[in-house]
Amino acid sequence: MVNRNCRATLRLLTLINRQGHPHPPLSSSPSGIDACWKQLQRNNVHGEHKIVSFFSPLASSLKTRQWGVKIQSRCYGSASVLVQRNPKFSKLNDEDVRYFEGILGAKNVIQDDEKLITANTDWMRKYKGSSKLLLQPRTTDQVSEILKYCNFRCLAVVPQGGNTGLVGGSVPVFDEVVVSLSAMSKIISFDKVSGILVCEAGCILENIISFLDSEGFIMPLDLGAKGSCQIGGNVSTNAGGLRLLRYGSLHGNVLGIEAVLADGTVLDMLKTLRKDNTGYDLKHLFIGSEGSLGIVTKVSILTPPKLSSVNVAFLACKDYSSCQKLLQEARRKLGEILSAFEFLDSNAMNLVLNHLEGARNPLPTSLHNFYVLIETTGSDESSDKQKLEAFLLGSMENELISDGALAQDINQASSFWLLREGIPEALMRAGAVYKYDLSIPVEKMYNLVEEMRSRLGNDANVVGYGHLGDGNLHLNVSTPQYDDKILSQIEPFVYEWTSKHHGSISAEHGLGLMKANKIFYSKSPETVKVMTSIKKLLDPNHILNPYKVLPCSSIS
Ligand code: FAD
Ligand code: 2HG
Ligand code: ZN
Repeated sequence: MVNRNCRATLRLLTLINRQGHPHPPLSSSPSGIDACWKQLQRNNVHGEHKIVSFFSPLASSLKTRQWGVKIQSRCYGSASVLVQRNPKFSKLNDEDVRYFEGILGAKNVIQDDEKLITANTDWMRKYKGSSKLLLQPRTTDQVSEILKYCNFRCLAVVPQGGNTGLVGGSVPVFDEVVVSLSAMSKIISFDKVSGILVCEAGCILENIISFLDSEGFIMPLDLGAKGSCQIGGNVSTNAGGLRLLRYGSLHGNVLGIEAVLADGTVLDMLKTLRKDNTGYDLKHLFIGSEGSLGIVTKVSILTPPKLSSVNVAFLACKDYSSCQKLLQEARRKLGEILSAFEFLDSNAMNLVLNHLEGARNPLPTSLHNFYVLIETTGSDESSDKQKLEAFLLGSMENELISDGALAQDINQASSFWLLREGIPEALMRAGAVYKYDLSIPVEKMYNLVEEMRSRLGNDANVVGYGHLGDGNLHLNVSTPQYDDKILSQIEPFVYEWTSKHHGSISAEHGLGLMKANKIFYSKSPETVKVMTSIKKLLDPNHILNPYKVLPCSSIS
């Protein structure tokens, strides 16, 4: 026993001993891979990525229906839904374009083909709309004018942030007008005493992180898409990410919102108070509503101070049960300093190592079944380090860890994070991917991955990873190309399994187009009925992000 663990223990000890020397604090960013991410973004987002097309050849067709006009209908690969254009929506005409030019100026009314292709296509290249117009407002008043007009004309609208969403929510399904928040990217105020930031919705998350860093603060939210996603998009999806375990969800951190309703009404809920119990807290309706209730134009958010001591460990576990026990131990032993607990299985690790340039296994001697990335963030370098070292040694002695490495500097920390954050990109490069983002009680979570593997056999690479500390599994099925037969083996099984185990079919990515019709797996009919009433109240003509979030049947 001792012999088997000897090499691994030695490596840990070696690294831990070297930790005795002063070293620069690790980046407060859990990823610290900003440069790598930027590189990925350059290769990847908006046009330059080597396109892996997921579109079914049957994707779009024109069919004549009972209305006696031609109605476009589209079948989406993994969404497996047939969506029809709502005939109540008007078609854009030259007069509309001129009206928008009057509000925004001609250069912010975009009809350029290349830019429209980007705005019509999602990050995965899986969903593609055919919008002919992209609007770039610069002020809340302009957003209000746009929506007022669209509502009057019954023109459908898709609010768009960084377009990194993973459920087909950020792009048009048909010819909806895209309203991009990119030009609304000002930081409005920052209060150093309270740590409260107020900014416009189009601020890119990474820019906010850099700004806060210079002020000695951090964002309570971080995710792999930070180089492109926007705070308005984060709020509208209630993004979870890598720090939720420590700082909680945006429902807790967002203090206020300014949002524009479908009829152009501006709701000023941009409070900067931690406590405000004056009636219904309507901002929560907009957090996670995926652009279906209004356009978020400003956000105020509580940010924690940047702490001086950040450590990152990359560990190997022999089985899933050890990962679970390690989590339990980490909660007990690292408690107040634990800031991330992420896991990946060997299939995920292989994908990253094979498809992502620069990815290196810090534990290269053998491939382990599971890997865990633990990050701690605290204010006392020596006691934090001692705590983590004691935890790691104890976990090795208890055989919860079979190998491990502790980052010695910011570059090593970044390279560990790359292995975890790079998985979505590696999956994209590997071919077609069916993505499922599930909340499942931790003890049962990996059973689903194993069951899926035995269902699909050698036809697919079933990959399990995610935010273990939050009970959030990212189940991804990777295949060389899209195949309806495989899809029918995955769905509805995956949703039924999740529902049976009292989980959620969307932990953090939202429902978008992909899962609008699957909502009943996670919400009761009564709840969906109330949601529909709220939608009808705030957006009676259903112009905001149609076909998304709620089932078409409930909205018609
Ligand atoms: P978009 O993709 O543009 O839009 C998402 C949805 O929000 C759409 O329905 C859109 O209509 C709506 N929307 C956008 N802006 C507004 C607005 N101002 N007002 C109203 N509605 C709006 N997600 C996580 O939760 N955790 C992760 O760890 C995570 N990691 C990711 C890693 C990678 C590599 C990628 C590609 C994605 C990841 N995501 C993750 C998913 C995605 O990045 C998040 O959902 C993010 O919050 C979307 O922000 P966005 O600005 O790109 O929004
Ligand atoms: C992550 O945690 C993101 O990396 C993406 O939420 C998950 O690609 C996925 O399935
Ligand atoms: Zn995630």
